[in-house]
Amino acid sequence: MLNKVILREVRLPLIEPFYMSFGVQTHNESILVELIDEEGLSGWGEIPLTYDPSYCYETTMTGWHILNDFMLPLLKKKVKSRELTDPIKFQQIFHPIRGHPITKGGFGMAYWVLKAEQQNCSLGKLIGSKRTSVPVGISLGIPNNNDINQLFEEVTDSMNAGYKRIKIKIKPYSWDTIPLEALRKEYGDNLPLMVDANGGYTIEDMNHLKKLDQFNLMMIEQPLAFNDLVNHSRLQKELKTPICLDESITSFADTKRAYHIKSCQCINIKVTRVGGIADAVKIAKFCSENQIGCWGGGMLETGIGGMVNLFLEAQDEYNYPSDSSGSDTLFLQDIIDPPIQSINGMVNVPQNSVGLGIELDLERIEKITVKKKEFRFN
Ligand code: OSB
Ligand code: MG
Repeated sequence: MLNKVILREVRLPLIEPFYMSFGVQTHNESILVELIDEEGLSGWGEIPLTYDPSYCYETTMTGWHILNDFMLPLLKKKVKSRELTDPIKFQQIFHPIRGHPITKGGFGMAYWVLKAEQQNCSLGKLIGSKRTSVPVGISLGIPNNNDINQLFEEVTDSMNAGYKRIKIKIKPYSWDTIPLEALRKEYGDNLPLMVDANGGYTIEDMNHLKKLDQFNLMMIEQPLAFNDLVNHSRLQKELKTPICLDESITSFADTKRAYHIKSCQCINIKVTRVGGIADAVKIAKFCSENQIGCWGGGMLETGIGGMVNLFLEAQDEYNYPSDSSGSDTLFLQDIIDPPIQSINGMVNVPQNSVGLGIELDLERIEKITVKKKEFRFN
């Protein structure tokens, strides 16, 4: 039985501002979810959001609104009538609310973690992850003033650190063919390289995008708008480089649609963006059964969301290095101790620990909390 929920809005600054085609992110601005049962066990989840609706329409304020005014009242009814069971049914409680996958998915995550705590097993065991470590890459933002030397420095450091692939953020015309040409000239054709446009182009840019084929990229992530599966399909027909979808995939249903009209050859799975752990697991399985590649993305999460990403990436279906470069690359001090760290491009997955398998730094969490609310069910 659930006893209470504590929501905390936190602000954790990034070591460096992260520039993407649509703008910049300077902080993690998540809502941390803590579900507490009658025995006093806690399950934590993270809803990674931003102040402005730029990566997606959800924001920290809409997340709080949807939780406070719609999700918690629905949950309260279920708790009162003792209808709470497994994490999949828990997620279904929120079906009457349209959209808001990140908020719903991050909230449901806490219930999965609580279940693992109650069963005294690791979250990885609940979702069937087998790998003991996962290969990771790094995602490099657009350098200040499009400085090529800064990019070279970051790429050299990343290769020395052993990352399994480099992803660079691109922006139409000002930062796409120029850095790619420079990188291929400096590092040769064997550098495992991909790009992420965060939806910056339109189908009108088809001829320009075809120029990217010459750079031997592993894939191009989200070239066109988030809601444009149809034009991604038209573009994929003309491109040799595989398209990977990120923003366009907000559910298992989106995955099937993208598959049927051939919008992509790969999917970046972000657990909250697709509506939670259950959908993320279904998507990975579907990809593997239908010869679509998949890998784990990130949204600059703290160690809480980062650990959940890691357990998902430890499933056999994931077949490319993930974006989980380590929370020590994002924050000076994370809220878990130790932070998630990559060693030579591999991150260890805890095996026999309970729940998320990490120590939360509760004092640090208190310090970075800007808003807190407790909801009791009894
Ligand atoms: O598009 O994958 C993206 C970060 C914030 C929002 C969107 C994206 C990203 C990243 C960062 O690429 C990946 C990471 O290091 O977590
Ligand atoms: Mg992306």
